[in-house]
Amino acid sequence: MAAIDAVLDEAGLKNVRVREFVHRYAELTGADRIEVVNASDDARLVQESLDAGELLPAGEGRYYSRSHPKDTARSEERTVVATNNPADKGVYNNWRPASEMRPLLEERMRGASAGKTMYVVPYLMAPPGSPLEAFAAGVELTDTRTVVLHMIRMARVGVDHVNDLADQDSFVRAVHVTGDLENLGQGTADDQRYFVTVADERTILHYGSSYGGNALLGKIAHGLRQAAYDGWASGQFLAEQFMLLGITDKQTGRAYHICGGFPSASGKTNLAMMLAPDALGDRYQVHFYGDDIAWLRVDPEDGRVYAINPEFGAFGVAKDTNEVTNPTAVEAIAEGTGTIFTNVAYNEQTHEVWWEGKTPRPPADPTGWRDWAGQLISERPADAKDAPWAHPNSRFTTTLANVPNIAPDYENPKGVPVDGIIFGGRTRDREPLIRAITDLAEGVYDGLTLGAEATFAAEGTEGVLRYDPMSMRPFMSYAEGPYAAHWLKVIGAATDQPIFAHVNWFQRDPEDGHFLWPGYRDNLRPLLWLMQLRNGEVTGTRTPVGIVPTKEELELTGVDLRPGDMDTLLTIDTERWRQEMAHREEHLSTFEGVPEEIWAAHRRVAAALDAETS
Ligand code: GTP
Ligand code: SPV
Ligand code: MN
Repeated sequence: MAAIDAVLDEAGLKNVRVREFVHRYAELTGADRIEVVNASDDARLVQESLDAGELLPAGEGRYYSRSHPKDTARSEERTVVATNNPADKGVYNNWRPASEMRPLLEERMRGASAGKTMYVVPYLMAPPGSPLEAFAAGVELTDTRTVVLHMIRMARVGVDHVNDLADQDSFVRAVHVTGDLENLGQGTADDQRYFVTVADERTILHYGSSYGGNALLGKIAHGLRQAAYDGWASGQFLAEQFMLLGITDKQTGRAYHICGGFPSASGKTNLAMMLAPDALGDRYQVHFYGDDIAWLRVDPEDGRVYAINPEFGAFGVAKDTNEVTNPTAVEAIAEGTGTIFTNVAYNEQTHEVWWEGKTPRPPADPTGWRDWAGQLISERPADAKDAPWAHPNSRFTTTLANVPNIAPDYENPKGVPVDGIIFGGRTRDREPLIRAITDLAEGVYDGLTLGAEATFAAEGTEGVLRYDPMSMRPFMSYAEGPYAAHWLKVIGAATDQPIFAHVNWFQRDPEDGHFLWPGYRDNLRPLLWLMQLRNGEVTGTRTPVGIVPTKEELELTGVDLRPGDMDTLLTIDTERWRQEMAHREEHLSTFEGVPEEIWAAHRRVAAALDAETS
């Protein structure tokens, strides 16, 4: 005890509530020693990790890590939201009583950090000075040094973020205990892992992983699940799995901001980091604000929706990141950026990294190359010859400031005013390139009925078509009916409403499977059209499911499209949509307490589709 106080004193950690929290879990987890972390400790911690072999060098100022092969993605089955109110149970939040989960987790964590250091990581999930700052402070306790290094890149880290809290108790208590990864029965009936957010006690207890959002607790556990709950409970804001970008029209001087949700591994990072296509670069500049989380509130002064990115870094999918698809990401992870790569392929002789899609083909000379699991490529057995070198959910971690097109005002505490809110996902047919929605209830309805293919960001479900409301399915913390009502309330309070749209970059040719739309940088084109529509500069074509651009309205200079594909991309298949409406009705019916406005929106769209065919 005395030893802990001495460390906390030395670190200048004065918040008495935080100190109590540290004492409690140091004792429970049985950690040998504690260490308080500030962002300025990064270089020393990196060196320690290199010395210990937890990190390997990947060129000047870049690092490589492998996670345990049984621990490479989120587990949705093992993720739970617990509260003291059974009414918080929803369809997707895996609700359990707090009285059951807290003791269960604490039992698992008891003694589980013996022999290890418990790092105390005070952090802030917001630009300092944000009106939402009261919801942003947290302290993560973790027994894994590489998790600390990721937190320093992904969140603002330092004791000042908790010392100066107006309400000393208003921080999220986040505990991460790795456990014995070899023996946790991952994916079996005897799975020992639990990732729990006790939302009404603002406590996060994660046991059994050291990968990504399972372990960096500021990100999705606090930034999404906890914050969504806080936003609802306080009535003040929304926390969504949204990217956030800015578009400046250099000709008119106007700036637009668009945020929006696509399910995990469905293109948020790539969209937010995109450069204008070469043909449009003279006129338009795209700015990056955030790639995974946005908090939205209405400013009473001007009645507009404002968005902030609470994060400080990006945890991006490596696959297919290259000079053509995402040149800004390539620069953001270049030498000297402090980037940490996880589970890509690694050359132990040259310290190079590689992943599928970095270059068209893997390095020709396999000398020194090991795959993500550590297997030498040259010694792979015959039946594993074609397996990917990198894990499909391999990632890079870099701070926002490394992104070359970072918005100059990305740390503006107020956030930026939102002109458009978009939803999308991997949908191989039915969904056109873009359809705009001008009515709030229809926009929220569209988000709630977002259907897309599941991806490799979570264990075991890739390719399965499923509904993913607002791309929040894995991150929902309270029931879907109240969630819809909260959306209508928050955005409904805006006197100057954003326009909504549904986008789809992933339509495929049914015959040969090629993507009809080139995607990536060209995705700016439909977004420009959306802003022109909002400005009344174009009118598009009205359809039962929204306004679709005409071919002439889209700026298509320099796009590489196959003949006929553009027509398919803008077509609404009424019959196919009518089938979809029946599924949507079933999907919405699983939620209790869906507001009448949402049902009315559903009936309007269904009736409009029926009218088309009669
Ligand atoms: P999370 O971090 O898991 O929430 O993912 P994300 O939504 O940020 O997805 P990200 O941008 O990292 O993209 C995931 C994968 O989709 C990557 O392999 C991208 O290369 C690919 N991708 C992104 N945008 C496009 C696009 O416009 N077209 C195509 N075909 N692929 C894309
Ligand atoms: C996602 O899966 O949506 C991510 C990565 O953004 S993780 O933080 O691991 O959830
Ligand atoms: Mn995400």
